Amino acid sequence: MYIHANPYNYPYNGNLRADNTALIIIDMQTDFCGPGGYVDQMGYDLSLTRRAIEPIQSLLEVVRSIPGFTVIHTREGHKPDLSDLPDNKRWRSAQIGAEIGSEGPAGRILVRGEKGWDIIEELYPIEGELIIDKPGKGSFYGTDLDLILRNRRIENIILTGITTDVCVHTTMREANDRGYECLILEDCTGATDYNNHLAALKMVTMQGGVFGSVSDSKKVIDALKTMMK
Ligand code: C5J
Repeated sequence: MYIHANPYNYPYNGNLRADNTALIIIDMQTDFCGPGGYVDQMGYDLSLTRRAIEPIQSLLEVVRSIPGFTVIHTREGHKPDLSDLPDNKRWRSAQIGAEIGSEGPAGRILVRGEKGWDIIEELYPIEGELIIDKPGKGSFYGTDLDLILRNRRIENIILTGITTDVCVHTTMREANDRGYECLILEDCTGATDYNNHLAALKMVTMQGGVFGSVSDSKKVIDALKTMMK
């Protein structure tokens, strides 16, 4: 079973099953797409990251109806004492007026337990779905994601969430290096700059799919519905 994708259909070996595939939803937190959060405080256009919400909702509805399909949500954030926040990350966020750990309209920016740090209501995890709390941009660094995927015999990863060029891309690159077959979905992702979103997607397709393939929610839903028949 394949999903229509660019530059080649996905997965490379046609071995797409509910029990060897994970949907990863990256950082759909108020801090990245809600009013008063980190991205909003930096002055970026929220519609660019919020564009991913509805397509992910549609995909999630279908995935949730398939028994045995792994769904993983991630959240970027730091401990309240900021002991896991590197000095350079804090300094750089302060330069753009959104210092991580400082008080904002949605609580302390990117701090675990704060309102802005949590996943938005529209995509809130349900029972049985996994949540990975990560201190970095990639979802593997400082987390047990790889262990969980290996224990579940996951071979294929479908990547959604925000932002395309930062946390989604870092995770995709890390996953690809680990041998996971990756697919990123154009309409289920978004960046703080639309051209960066497009460039990040194009990068994936070079060299025969150097980090995997690119598709969209409709093509994945079509394939999953066929898989369920
Ligand atoms: C960023 C993320 N952009 N979730 N985080 O700082 O992509």
